Amino acid sequence: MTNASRAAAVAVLTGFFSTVVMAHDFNVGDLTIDHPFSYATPPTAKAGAGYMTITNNGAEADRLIDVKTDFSRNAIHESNMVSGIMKMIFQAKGVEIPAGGSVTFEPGGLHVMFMDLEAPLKHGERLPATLVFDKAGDVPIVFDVSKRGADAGVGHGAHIKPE
Ligand SMILES: [Cu+2]
Repeated sequence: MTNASRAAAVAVLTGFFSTVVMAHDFNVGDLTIDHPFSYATPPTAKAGAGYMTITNNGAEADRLIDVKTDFSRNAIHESNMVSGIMKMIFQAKGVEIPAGGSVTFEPGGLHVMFMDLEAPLKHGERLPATLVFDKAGDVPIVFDVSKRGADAGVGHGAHIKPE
């Protein structure tokens, strides 16, 4: 391989990786926040939800206590099936991220509830947010808005009265 073609190959690879790795994970201190995402909402919806995985590689537990956004009022909820009905339980004390452990926010479980949306969430939008941790403090992240998938049924269609 000539130097020129080697340089070209490296350039192509670098381009490839910078696209793929553009990444959707966020690090601060011992915390990693992987793939924050949300689903597009119907035009009249006033609520949406945010999901992600938070990993704590440190020796001490931390706690997610708040999530701030410009486009909504927020709360941390956990969905739970109670007598066949999906209910949302407000997590008043936030969510502990154990030392050396991880917590996944996912449809049907823990989620960040986006309430009083100013506008529907659209596929392809990137929503800036700040996670507030007890110890790590403010961590800026971005939720990517995906298309609603086959699991739409466990989203927020039946969401009643968030606290
Ligand atoms: Cu909720």
